[in-house]
Amino acid sequence: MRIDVVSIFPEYLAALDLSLIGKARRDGVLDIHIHDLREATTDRHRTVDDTPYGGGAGMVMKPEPWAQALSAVLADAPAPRPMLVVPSPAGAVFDQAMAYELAELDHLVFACGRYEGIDERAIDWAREEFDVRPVSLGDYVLNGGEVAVLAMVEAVGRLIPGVVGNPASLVEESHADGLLEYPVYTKPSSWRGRDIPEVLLSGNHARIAQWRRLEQLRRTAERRPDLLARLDTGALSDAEREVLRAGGSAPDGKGN
Ligand code: JFH
Repeated sequence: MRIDVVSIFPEYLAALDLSLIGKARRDGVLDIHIHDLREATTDRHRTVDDTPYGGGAGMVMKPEPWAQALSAVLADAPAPRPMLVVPSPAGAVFDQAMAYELAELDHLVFACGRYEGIDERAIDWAREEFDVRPVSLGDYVLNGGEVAVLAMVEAVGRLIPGVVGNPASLVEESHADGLLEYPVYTKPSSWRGRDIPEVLLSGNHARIAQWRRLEQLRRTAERRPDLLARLDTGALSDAEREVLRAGGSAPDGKGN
């Protein structure tokens, strides 16, 4: 997969050299190019912003540097009509389903705005050459698109074959059916007076799977009851129904 990122803070994207994404880059699995928007300016001060029409606080990114920068990316693109992802507090909220969709594509381009955002005409111009998706990382306001891009590249990148070492962990995730994860434990089995749940030492894999599923339901009911609306309640066992009826409250007050 090819990924281009355009930003006035290209150093912000240096984290993409690290860990699994960095390794995938060095292995040639991810072909990631970071571009400085200011390189697409022509004036002495390398201006990328100006005051907003209609008034209001802050500055807005000028359209021309964006058209120049995105045209340069297109000139080097492996295929026509790449996906242009534009982080924005006004975008559709990024989730795992969107990560799966984006992971299927050959070429993603990310446009990192700053200030109060990008002149809307640059986005509309881009629709002639790109499939454009304004995307929000969540319902809070960041100072620019870079942090959102780091999150999205990581979430999408790890779905590309060869990026995550153990594909089994991805298989397990895809079976997670919209519930929160179950809790995990490692050695020692007793730590500072806290023992791991005894079922995990039983060697009974069916019982362990059943326990993990109940923990997933309990946590989801407790922390993310909104996710339960999408659950197929017709397919639940009696024990699973009981966890949901109790609203995720632990049987003996264990707060995990
Ligand atoms: C970004 C910024 C807009 C003004 C709410 C009402 C008025 C600050 C580019 C994504 C998510 C972002 C994000 C993405 C790109 C940019 C800062 C924009 C306003 C805010 C204030 C500039 C923010 N999920 N959150 N934030 N900014 N708006």
